[in-house]
Amino acid sequence: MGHMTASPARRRVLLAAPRGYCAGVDRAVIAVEKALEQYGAPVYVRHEIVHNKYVVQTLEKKGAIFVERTEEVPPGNIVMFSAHGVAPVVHEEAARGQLATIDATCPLVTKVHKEAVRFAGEDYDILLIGHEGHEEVIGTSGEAPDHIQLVDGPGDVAKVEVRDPSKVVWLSQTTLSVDETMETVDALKEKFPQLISPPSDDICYATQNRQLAVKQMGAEAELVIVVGSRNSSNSKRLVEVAKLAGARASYLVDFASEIDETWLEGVSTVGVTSGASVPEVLVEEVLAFLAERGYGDVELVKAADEHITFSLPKELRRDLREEAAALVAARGGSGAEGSRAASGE
Ligand code: 0K2
Ligand code: SF4
Repeated sequence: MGHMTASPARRRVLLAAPRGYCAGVDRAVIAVEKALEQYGAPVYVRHEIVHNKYVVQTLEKKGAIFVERTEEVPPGNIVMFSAHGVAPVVHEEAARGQLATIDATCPLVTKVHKEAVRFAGEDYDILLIGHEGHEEVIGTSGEAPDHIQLVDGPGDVAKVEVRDPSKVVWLSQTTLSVDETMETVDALKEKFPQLISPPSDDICYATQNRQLAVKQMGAEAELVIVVGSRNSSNSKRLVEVAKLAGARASYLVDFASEIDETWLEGVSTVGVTSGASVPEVLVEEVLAFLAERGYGDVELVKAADEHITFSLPKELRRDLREEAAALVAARGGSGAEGSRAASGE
């Protein structure tokens, strides 16, 4: 009779939709490519254009140079600001450095900047919910440093103090966990019952939709693999959301090669998704890796349809090489010499 082996459990993949590139990332990455095409290399980019290792490496190969500080860019060059946005002082730094600029800040981040400026103008205390040290929070705070204080999660609420509890508003980073943010807001409202909310959601549509899809699959998938980089806030949030939704385990990987085979032991359903800064090719590689190990059956878990797109930064329509050269010429020769002369060195 021989012994019967148990039939292998059905192995499948749940693939989140939407996942990957949002409209703001798509626009920012295309903006770098277009700038390189139109003006030639090098094009400097202040901060990673989006928080994705593969995107940054690919653009570097095409001639983009990523810097952390505006001062690192030699005078007479073009500098692009990343999708996460910059504080007004950064525009001033660029002008001082005789640089032509392209602003690839996502319009939905700019919207939050404008809210900050408006509420600061009305002398509100602004409680900005976000992660300390994150590029977007640094940019938004810089719009009204005297009026904004950072609240990094519910644990920070106890230490918040305001001048006038009847004049307080909360705003947020665009890429936070929706649920955790609501917890923070609830705690803030308990402390400041007259706290007002932003006129429209600051957490953007893409962040919300990707979390919604992961929530749906987290209930069924034992393991959720999130493709994204370690410094990507929205990608990291997807790992947290997956676990809270019931996945036994969830991991963030930049590339399929980072998947540890032991993660798959005893797993019949694997969820796969990716952050807003992640090109689809990286997800395809993860799906291929899984298919080779018996997880070839892929079902879509669809939480929303997305159709939003943004037009490219308007500066791309100008001759920025000429502008940058004119900025240097106006100061008489190279900017470096100009500034030495000015400071009398
Ligand atoms: O999620 P993060 O804000 O860290 O940024 P990325 O991973 O670059 O995603 C794009 C969002 C940029 C601004 O909201
Ligand atoms: Fe814009 Fe949202 Fe994408 Fe950030 S995640 S770039 S705010 S659409």
